[in-house]
Amino acid sequence: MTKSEVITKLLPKRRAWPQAAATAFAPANIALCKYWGKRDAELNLPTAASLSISLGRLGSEVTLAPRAGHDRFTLNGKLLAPESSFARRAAAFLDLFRPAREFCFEVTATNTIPTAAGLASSASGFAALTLALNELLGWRLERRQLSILARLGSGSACRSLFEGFVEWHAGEKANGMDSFAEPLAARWPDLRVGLVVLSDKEKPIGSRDAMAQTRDTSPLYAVWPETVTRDLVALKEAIRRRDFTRFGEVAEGNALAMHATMLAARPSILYCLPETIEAIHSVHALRAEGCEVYFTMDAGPNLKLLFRKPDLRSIVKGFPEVRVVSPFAT
Ligand code: 2P0
Repeated sequence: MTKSEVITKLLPKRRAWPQAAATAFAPANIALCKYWGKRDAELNLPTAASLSISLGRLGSEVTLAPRAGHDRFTLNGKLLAPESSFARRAAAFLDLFRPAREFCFEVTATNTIPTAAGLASSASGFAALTLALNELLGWRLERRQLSILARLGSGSACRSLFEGFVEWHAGEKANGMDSFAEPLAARWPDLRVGLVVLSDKEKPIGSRDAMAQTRDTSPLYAVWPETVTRDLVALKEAIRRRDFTRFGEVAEGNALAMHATMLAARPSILYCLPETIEAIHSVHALRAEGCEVYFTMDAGPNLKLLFRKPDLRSIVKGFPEVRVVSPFAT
């Protein structure tokens, strides 16, 4: 099944006249139960479900307008070369949706995630792009359908269509129509996410290649889907009961299990730097002192701390550079 076939199924048959311009925002998201490995690389269909938390006002804003001649991309106020990786990925995604072959776009994107925050912006970027397309081209699709379209740009983008806790259902269908994201009803106003940036150096391998290499070569990958199934149930139960200890233990354990599958890949994939290990020891030390903090980490060396509001002072003392996000502030 190709992306175009999925899109033909979802988009309205009657096309509206494009708007003059459309602007949309989507938040960044941090996975608490990770997406690692695909059952279909063309459609970004995951091997297993995942669960994330969206980061409120940290994310991407995208404005789209029709343009004559060729696409033009501006990111954070800078005009991009068409061969830059952002412009190439965005143009390939837009190719799927042009109302006519000669139809081009003016794309203006702004990340409210500071570049130095060490967060990937592809999830919020593709989610905002999809929302802006929905407005500009008058599709009038629901968020669930839009999450399926955003997934075609980047898997984790489907979770950035929603605020708060979000589950991405793995689905079973070959066309991925049952692989969409959905918000959980629960709010947890006390919850905080701390972004700890340890390095902004280029990663040794991108997550797309790393997850394929892990799935294909890691002997530990065989137990990953069942780990996710167990962790997802436990996390949802911990959220429902506001059991922070269980919540933190499961999220931290899931991130470490994902990294364990990568370490066992051949060749091994190691995202941790010496600073990462040092920071993990600091988290453990804070916890031993009674400050309840846990961490998660993605395909990179930086940590994301999970804690509650009353522990903010201890966290800032332990990690003076931390950037704190309140996911349920709005
Ligand atoms: C996640 N990551 O659940 C996991 C944890 C990284 C580590 O989703 O190939 O950029 O575009 O579907 O979404 C990063 O992968 O990959 C990711 P593609 P994506 O957040």
